[in-house]
Amino acid sequence: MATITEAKVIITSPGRNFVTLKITTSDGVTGLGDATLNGRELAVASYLQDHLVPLLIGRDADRIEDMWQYLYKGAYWRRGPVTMTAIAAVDIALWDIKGKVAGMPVYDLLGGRARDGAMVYGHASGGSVAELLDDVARFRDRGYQAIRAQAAVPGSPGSYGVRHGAIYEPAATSLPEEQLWSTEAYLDFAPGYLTEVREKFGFDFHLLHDVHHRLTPTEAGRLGRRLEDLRMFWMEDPTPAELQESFRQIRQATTTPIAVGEVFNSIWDCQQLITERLIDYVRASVSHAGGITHLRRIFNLAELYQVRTGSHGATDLSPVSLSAAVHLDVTVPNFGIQEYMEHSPLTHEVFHTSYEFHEGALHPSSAPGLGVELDEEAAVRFPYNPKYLPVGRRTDGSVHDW
Ligand code: GCO
Ligand code: MG
Repeated sequence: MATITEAKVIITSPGRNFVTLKITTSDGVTGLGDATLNGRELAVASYLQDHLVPLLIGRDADRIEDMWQYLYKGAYWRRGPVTMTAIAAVDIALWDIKGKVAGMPVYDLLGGRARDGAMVYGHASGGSVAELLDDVARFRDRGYQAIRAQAAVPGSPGSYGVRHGAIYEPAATSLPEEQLWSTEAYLDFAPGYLTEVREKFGFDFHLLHDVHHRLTPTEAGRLGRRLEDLRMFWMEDPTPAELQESFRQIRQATTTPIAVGEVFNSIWDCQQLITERLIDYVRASVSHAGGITHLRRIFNLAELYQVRTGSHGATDLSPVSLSAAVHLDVTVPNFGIQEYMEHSPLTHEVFHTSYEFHEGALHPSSAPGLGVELDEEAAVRFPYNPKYLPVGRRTDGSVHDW
């Protein structure tokens, strides 16, 4: 039996902040888990450092399921993004270790590949419609089979999902930036540019759009109906999902497929959405929804109801998360798509990856474990740099969902 001898929390900011858990066993094997929670990084770091690391030392590294149950049920206080991200980091690191010990990639531990690679979608965006169309062309030239399209809403500088400079990083300021939001302006604008994308580039690729929790169910139904002829792959996060039953209303209004889940942290957040088939894609992430062990349960439940997967893969999830997601993606029968925002070259100075992008898909490497290494010497060159996500305000000054 190999026991855990060390668990180290590594905080680094190569281009943006990442929290990583590195577990070492008595056999000298190491594994990495992503513990990054954008804008609340130190809460998870403390949860790990102060409350979980003391529990890990001396424990059997082979018993992944038991560890998950021990940390989840043992805390008494269940669920929540901080707890579930911390548990995820331990879980992902233990899968990495198990793969290395077995000499197998994690996808083989999970039953082997059901497909060669995981189709990904890239983020095309623009400060104007013309810029967006150029960006869509760029993604098509690079072989993307699926593209998410976002343009800045006129009169709403700093609109979500739009790149300013080389990279889209929503948590960009040392205190939350306040951004203006007008639902009316957005609803008047978005269907027009999505139509232009189809008119210019046709239908031989998948088109996606993120609503970022901005609409009421009534507004979302109206938007979905207007997008029906565009044969969208999905309309993402049309409304906040705390009220799962509200998706029934969107469903009844439109046949545009619905995706939701990047803020979910447990199967309970999507139980009704899945079992009543109120969504088409569940987008929970491996690092925020309890790791491979728990996300696999969500995906397996979804399979029973013909709900497909669409894992969150923004750049605020580290390359460790992305690799873990791709290993899981290639094994599940109900895989849909994987988000791929591409980490910056700076991030790759710290995280060395082995997954590969070609023909619009990410392919996990056959290296044992997850195939990601963290350069600790490089990591110290990038100290933590506190950043917040923006806050949205309506034109009357009241706070809106960002
Ligand atoms: C997405 C997202 C992200 C989030 C970000 C918050 O679809 O990828 O909406 O860009 O805003 O992950 O931290
Ligand atoms: Mg999103």
